Amino acid sequence: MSNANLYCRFEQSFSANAERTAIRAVDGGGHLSFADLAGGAARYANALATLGVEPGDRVTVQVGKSIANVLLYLAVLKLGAVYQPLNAAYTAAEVAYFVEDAAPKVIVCDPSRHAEMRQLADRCKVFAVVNLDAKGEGSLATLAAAMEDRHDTAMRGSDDLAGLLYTSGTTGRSKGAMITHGNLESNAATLVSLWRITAGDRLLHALPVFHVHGLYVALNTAFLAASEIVWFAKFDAKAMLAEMLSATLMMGVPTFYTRLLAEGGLTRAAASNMRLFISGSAPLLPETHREFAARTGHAILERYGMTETGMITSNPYEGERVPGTVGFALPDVSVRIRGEQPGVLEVKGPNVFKGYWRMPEKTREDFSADGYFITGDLATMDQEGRVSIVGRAKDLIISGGFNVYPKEIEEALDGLEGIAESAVIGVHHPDFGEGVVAVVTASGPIPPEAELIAVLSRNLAKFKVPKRIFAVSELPRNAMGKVQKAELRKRFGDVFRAG
Ligand code: MCA
Ligand code: AMP
Repeated sequence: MSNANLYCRFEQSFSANAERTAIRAVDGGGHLSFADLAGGAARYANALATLGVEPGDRVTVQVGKSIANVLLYLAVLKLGAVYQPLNAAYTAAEVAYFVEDAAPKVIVCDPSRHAEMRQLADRCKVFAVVNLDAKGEGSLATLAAAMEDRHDTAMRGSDDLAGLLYTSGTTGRSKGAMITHGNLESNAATLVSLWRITAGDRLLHALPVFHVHGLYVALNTAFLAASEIVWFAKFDAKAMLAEMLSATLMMGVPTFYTRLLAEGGLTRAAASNMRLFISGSAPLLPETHREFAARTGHAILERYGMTETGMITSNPYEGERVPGTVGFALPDVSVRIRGEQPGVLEVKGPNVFKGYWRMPEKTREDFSADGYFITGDLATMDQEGRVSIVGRAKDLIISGGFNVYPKEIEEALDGLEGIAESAVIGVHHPDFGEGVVAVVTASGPIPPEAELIAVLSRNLAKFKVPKRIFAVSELPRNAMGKVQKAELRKRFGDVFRAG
């Protein structure tokens, strides 16, 4: 039986390109050749093995973006263990839920959180806690440095888990999406071929590596194709422009593109070496697409995906990239809309995850009888199969590419002194696409807005906290008593507009 571990595919490309640069950090964080990448991954794998990590074990990772984080990701794959990345912005209360649910063998955290994580680990019977800071230093790095740079890649089947990525899916509490080696391999190979990614490419990488976009779409395709990665610790429009002439490829959320457009330096000349700009994770406004084309001569390629499915559709590489559409189903992926249009998009293919971690019932609910995953996105599809995402059947806000679930914020607000009930909505935001707004009613004196925001920030990651909170005498309801969020979106739709 051949080994379906995704790392085996990476290994082939790493050894065929050993001396070439694999990653170059722009902020003086050094650079690694493909041989360094393979050696580093083996060192980290040996380090995790000494901590007891075995195939199938979960490794929870909440660290700042560093090249060491990439070595850690590769090491977990190599060991046949399951990578569980968490947004660095999550608070201790949020992390506790993920750790309790995933039951990892090891937690890797920032050194500043070590003591707090150790307590959580004791409570949840986690074997070890090690740390890594945003410079890639810490107890795990020290342990790895003392290890050998060889480690045999664990045998895995294509249906074995490679990642456990938490998402709220269509409703309810966060659920772990079980992502297999086969899911990752098929999606990355399809994208490499569709987007013509090669060893000649240089990828501008400024996305976080705890979500599918920066982790799987960007890293896995670059590793398969042996492209060079130009590494930014975080997105900064000026820093990205400064590197653009040396690069060929960029992947980003729409906020990256609107922030680049705000820079006078974004010109045809600045983008003249670029081959392809790709956008996803949230809707790219047609006006952003058009303005970008006018300024640079490049038609941004918009694609669409989900944590549970990886990438589903893409605008064509050759052929028209139509603003406001997300293109066609990927070659090995099947999409459909049952009934009238617009309707909920459903998807089937080798990219679709194995189910929600320890939630067989929820998994069954989200698949049709004939095995299609129900995305919760409202779409239309034309005669040729070109898809446009026109809305969401799920109550979800996407702010700067990060998902915010209104229900979670409403529950937090409803628990506060003075608040009777709340409704959380997303409205147009010039920078983040959608901005989070809360509308509340009072059960007594309501604390000032700034105080409410400060209180919420103790337990909720910053990107989830409403940027504005408004008090009203009552929430609009329909005949069934359900809060009419569309009414609220109309009423508060302009709160982030200029002026
Ligand atoms: C930061 N803040 C935010 C966000 N990011 N608030 C709302 N939404 C956000 N996304 C807060 C900060 O805490 C700060 O608060 C204030 O806003 C301004 O921060 P700023 O420095 O401007 O932000 P930043 O650090 O520059 O971050 C903006 C960003 C970042 C670069 C757009 O959010 C980002 O990297 N987004 C990418 C998300 C992503 O990778 N999504 C892919 C998901 P204060 O001032 O109060 O401290 S994968 C996915 O969706 C699927 C699978 C797919 O299809 O790809
Ligand atoms: P996540 O749960 O982080 O995987 O986010 C997936 C969701 O992001 C999808 O269900 C869509 O609602 C949204 N999304 C991703 N790409 C696009 C896009 N190009 N246009 C519109 N929505 C998108």
